[in-house]
Order: sequence, then structure tokens, then C-alpha cells
Amino acid sequence: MPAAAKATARKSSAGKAAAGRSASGQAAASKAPARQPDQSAPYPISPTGVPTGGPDSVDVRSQAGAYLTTAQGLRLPDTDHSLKVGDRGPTLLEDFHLREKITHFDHERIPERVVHARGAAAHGVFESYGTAKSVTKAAFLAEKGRRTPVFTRFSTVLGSRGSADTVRDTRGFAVKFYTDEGTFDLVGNNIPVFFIQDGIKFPDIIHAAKPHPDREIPQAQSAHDTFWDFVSLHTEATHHVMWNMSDRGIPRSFRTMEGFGVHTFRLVNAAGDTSLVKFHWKPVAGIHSLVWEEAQIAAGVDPDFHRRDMYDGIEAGAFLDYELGIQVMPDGGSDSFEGIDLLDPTKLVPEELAPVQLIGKLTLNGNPTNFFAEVEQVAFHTGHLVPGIEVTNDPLMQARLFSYLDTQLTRLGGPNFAQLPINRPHAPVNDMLRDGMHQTAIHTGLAPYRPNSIDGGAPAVATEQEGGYVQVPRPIEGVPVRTHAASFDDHFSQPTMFYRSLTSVEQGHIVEAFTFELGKCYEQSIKERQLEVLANIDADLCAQVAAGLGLPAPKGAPAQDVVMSAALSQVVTEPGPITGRKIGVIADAGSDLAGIGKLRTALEKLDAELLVVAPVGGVLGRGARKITVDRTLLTTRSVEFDAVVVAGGTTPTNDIKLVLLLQEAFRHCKAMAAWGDGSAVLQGAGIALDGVGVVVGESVAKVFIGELTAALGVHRAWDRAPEVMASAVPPATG
Ligand code: HDE
Repeated sequence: MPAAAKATARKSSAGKAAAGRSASGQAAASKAPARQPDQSAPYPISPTGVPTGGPDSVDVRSQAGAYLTTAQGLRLPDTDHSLKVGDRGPTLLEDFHLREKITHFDHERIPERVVHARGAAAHGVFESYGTAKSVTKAAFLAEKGRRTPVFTRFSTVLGSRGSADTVRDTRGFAVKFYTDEGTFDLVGNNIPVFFIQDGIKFPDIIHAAKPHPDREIPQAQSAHDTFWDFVSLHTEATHHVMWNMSDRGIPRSFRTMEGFGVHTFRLVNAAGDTSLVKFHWKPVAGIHSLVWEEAQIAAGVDPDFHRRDMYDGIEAGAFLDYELGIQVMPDGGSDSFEGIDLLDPTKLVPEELAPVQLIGKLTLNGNPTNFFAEVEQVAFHTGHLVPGIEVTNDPLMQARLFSYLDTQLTRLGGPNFAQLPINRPHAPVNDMLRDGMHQTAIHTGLAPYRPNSIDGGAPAVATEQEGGYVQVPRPIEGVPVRTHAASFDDHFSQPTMFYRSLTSVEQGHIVEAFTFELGKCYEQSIKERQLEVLANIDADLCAQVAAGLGLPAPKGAPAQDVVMSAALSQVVTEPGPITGRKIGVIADAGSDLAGIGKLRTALEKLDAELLVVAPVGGVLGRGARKITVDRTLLTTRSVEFDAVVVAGGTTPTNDIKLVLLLQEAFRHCKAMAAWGDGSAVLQGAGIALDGVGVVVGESVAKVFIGELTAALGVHRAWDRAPEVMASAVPPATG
């Protein structure tokens, strides 16, 4: 939404609140504050799945009434003073309002998630292409054009609820589909493989990765001894660690992240035929990442970098789009494909071997109305399945089937968390589960048991034809053992494939990430052991990291015959969309304001946002040409922008904050541009106008806009990297 419309929307709801006040200051209208246009809320559905009105109807669950009341609806004359004996006397125990207010406040927090505590979420819709019909009977996937409401939460794994968004970590990508056949949760990550092969190791990896238990340091980081101690000993983590150390560990935004279901699922079609399937989310805006220095700066200057980006984008109408894709493998009984064990969650299936077939589109278009009620209380569970989607014997998946239900008992205070508005299914619920903490449904009938005669035998169980979830027959036999299949022992060939499939720029980032992380460890033996792991992936990688650490490079035995997978690289050469990108325009009172207006119109058409950065706040120009300053040199930093442009007419200055902003953006290989004499400002910061990814023009003409958006569309001018990102780490020799 354009800024002006946003302001009007805000004004109108503020206006409504003001209109509700009489001259005496007393509230007179009966309306609680309205929802903002960018906000959505859980559908008005009863705790048992009965719709209570359309999505736009008045939400009876929000606060109502114009007067401040107690939780019992008693109107209050004062909430600023406790009830005292005289104005200097002690407080009376009889002050029930004070006690209720403070007691409720004391209990406002629930335990944060043990993992994935830091997250943000949005409402949206999933529309099926119908192309999955041949592999699944799940109606929300099989029926072309069917639209299913969704709620999607993105998260980091390690940090606490208040930690920074841009830390190096895996990101959660959890999607709740409120289908007519029951809720389906696809609880995935932005990395296609996992640290462990068996769920029983989850407490170990998480204990190692979380802050040290004595001083609770470091927050939201893997750059510490216990993490590297564990993963260097537990080499099945190697593949995941490689992805963490790659650009995937520091995504630019939620909008530019891929998502993966990680495990292999078993899909069943209407005829009962089964396939083994891996789920992928493909971001329509392309896959892009931060550079490490940028991520570190952002963690300080804007710890909310990712959630702000998503919320602002949705508010501006630049929705987040992803296509859902599946890799389909035959279910021939071996649970493997082309020599890859599909039950091993540390292995991926290269897209070149099993292409990702697109089956639908997810659009996130609604911000939450209330963070706690929706984002904090949403409960995902890998066991929320619908007919047509089944699990496999992946031992990681099997353990998750237990964990997600169990964790909610502590986090959400009992077994009725499915009745919380955000968790309510949109399908009718008749579960015969009764009572328990926070029971909000009013169940009727006398016989919550089966068989019964008193309630007429109801509810009935459903046959498969009636939508009953009947697992496909799966013969299982064997003896109880605590072991794993021999194929699980290969920990290195896919990390080698991953590393060798990347461009040299991406490989360089991995080298730097390992060197940084291990450089933060204190224990020499841990660094040495991790180098031995790297030696089994790639000799050059190991040599470079060893050089950076000042240690000898050990010899390993990397796989020789790995087949590369070009799909693993995220560097693009053809410009993609620029949806949601932010372009900072440096300007002052003398700048070409008409040019800025023209550029803004062009960028907004592409769903990108132009932000005017000036030495001081306020407004530039007057009348129709007037432009509001969005940021000052004091309130912004280069990391906020994907490209920095200097407007024609802007006076060169030696303000160090401006020089830093330009040089930093340049160093991070971002698109740089200037029109007219604005180019002198770039030159003043030492930026050559003929450099890679530097766009200059006489005015904001079509060609200038085209070149700028093309530079933005490839995300970074990587060819500039050798010049501006030169590192002490010696270059690859191979
Ligand atoms: Fe999770 N995980 N996990 N996980 N996970 C949780 O559930 C767990 C795993 C993932 O936005 C918890 O409600 C075990 C893989 C996401 O609310 C908990 C194991 C993948 C989220 C839990 C795994 C994930 C969670 C914490 C090994 C990617 C955030 C609070 C067997 C495919 C969901 C909660 C949200 C959250 C357990 C492994 C993704 C404790 C035991 C593999 C995206 O139940």
C-alpha cells in the first residue's frame, strides 16, 4: 500500500477511537480499535471447527465495549492509582482491580519454544495447481484452483525469543494448512537436510548448540566450543553444517528463502498408489542471502530485520509468494532412489535426478493482529496429516511425531491447545476428547465414548471413502535393535557434492564462515578435529580454513566421483523479480525531486520500495513535488537497502555517515547508482563510476531504471567481490 494510503488507514482507525470520546473525555462509542488493513486474524471458527462468520465479519473474540473494565466486565473509574488509605497511606488488600491487573501481568509469559523460539508469522492462502492429483488424493493439493487458508511461521533455531533475526542459523519454515479434511502442517526448514539421522540425538545437538550452560553465552550463535565439539565428533551433522556455513545460513529475507520438508513423505493417490515425495518451497522472489558482515551489522542496528521486512512488505502490498514443489520418487519397497537412502534426513535428492514439479502457490498477505495470540500460540505438529499424505520410517520423522504434541502440554498449558483460535481446524471436530485445562468448547451429549447407545452411537467412524485417514498397508517386520542401516554411514559424499556445486564466490563464503566460527572456539583440539572433518569434504576447503586458523591442514579422503548439482547454487546471472527490495535514495533539499518521484513510481510498480535518505528529517521541497524524508543518515545504515542511489542535484558532503553508507553498500556488492551530478557523491566516497554494478545516467530515464532494476534483479554484483571483499584467507588453489 502506498505510504499515503497507509497513513489514511491509520488515521481512520485513530479517528474512530477519537470519535468515541465525548467532551468530558469519557468513551461513548461501542467499538474497540479496528484492525489495520494489512492485518488478518485466525478465521472465526468455533473451538470445534464450526464457522462462526466469514473472514471479514466482526471478530467476536476481540475486546469489545468502549469502557475500560475488569476481566469480569465491571466498568472502572480509574486504573492509575491503587486503592489507598488516604493519598499517602498503605494500599488496601481489598483492591481487587489492582490484584487482578498485577496477577494477570505476572502470568503474561508462557515458556518460549525450546527450539525455534524466535519467529514471525503471517496469514495467507495456498492455491493448488491441481498438478499433484496423480500422486495424492489430498484435496487441497489435488483439486485445481482450490484455495486453502494458511498460517506460516518463520524462525531461527537457536536464539531466544528476543534474539536477532540475522544470526547464522537454520531457519524454520512451518506452514499450517487449514484444509477441509483437517489441518495439515508442513513443518520444514530452509535447509533440505538435518543435523541428525535419528530423533533420539535431538537433545544432544540442541544442548551443544545452545549457549554454554554456565554463563549462557553466546546467544543465538553456533560459533562456540560446545557446538563444534559435538559436530566434529558427530559427523552425520556435516552436511547440515555445510549448509549453515553457506549463504543459506544468513538469508536476506523470509521472502527469499527456499523451504524444504526435509523428510521423505509417502503420498497416496485416489487409486491407492503410493509415491515417495520430498516437499520444496520455491520463493518467487528468488533465493538471496546477506553477506556475513551485513548480517552482523543488521543484528545490531535492527535485530528485527527479517520480521520487519515481512511485515512492512505485506503492509505495502508486496506479498510473499512461494511455489510448492514435489520431487516424486517411486515407492518400490527399498526406500531409496538412485543410491540415495530416502529415509536418511542428512541426504538430499539432487533436482537434476528428480526434478521439482510445481503443484501450487502460497501467498502470505496478512500480518497478524496480535503477536501473542497468533504467532506465539500457534502449535505445529508433524502428526497433523490429511488423507493422501503419510509418513515414512525416517527415524527423525518418527521421533518428531511424538515431540510436537508433547511440547505443547508445557508451552500451552494443557491438552486443549487445539482450541486456541489460531490452532482451530476449519474442518468439523468431533473428537470425544473432554475437559482439561482451558476447555473452551461446550460439549453436548452424555456419551463421549464409543460404543454408546445413549447419544445414538454418535459420532460415527469414517470409512476411507468417507474421508477416514486409513494408512496404506505397510508390512513391517524385524527385531528390536538400536542401530542404523549401513547406508547411513556415508557422512561426506553429499557435503562434497554441495561444496563443489557452488560458485567460487559461494565457496569463499563457506571458507570464511568456517574460519570465523572455528576462530571463535577456545579449544585447539576442537579446531583440529573439525579440520579433519573438512579434509574429508574437500582438500582446498580444508587448506584455506586451516590457513585462516593458523593450523596445519590434515589429509583426508574426500569422495572423488561426486556428481555436481547446479541447482544447489543460488547465484543467478539473469535478473529476477525485485519484489520487496528496498532502494535507498540519497537526497537533500537541492535534489531532483521530480526524478525521485518518477523512480518511486517505477519501483512501486515492481513492488519494490524507495526510501529517501537525507541529512536531516522532515520534508524536501514544497507543493506537489514535496517528498517526505524516510530516514536520516543517523537513523539508517546501508544494510537496510538492496541498492543505494544518489539523486541528481544532491550536494556532495564529507559526512562520514554518508561515506560509510555508500562504501559499505559498495563493499557488500550491492547495486549502486546515481543520476545527473549525483555521481559526484559516489565518486566522493571513492566509488568508480565504471565499476561492476554501478549504474549512472543523465536523468531518471527508462534506460537508467532498466539498468538499476536489472542490477537489483541479480541481487549482488559478485564480480566486484574480488576487489572489495578481499580477505586475508588465501584464495582457493584448485
Ligand atoms: Fe522441530 N521442534 N524437532 N524440527 N521444529 C519444534 O515444537 C523436534 C526438526 C521445526 O514455528 C518444537 O512447538 C525434535 C526437523 C520448526 O512453531 C519441538 C526433532 C525440522 C519448528 C521440536 C526436531 C524441524 C520446530 C519446539 C528431532 C525441519 C518451529 C516448539 C526428532 C524439517 C515451529 C514446538 C513453529 C519446533 C522438536 C527436528 C523444524 C520441541 C524432537 C528435522 C520449523 O517440538
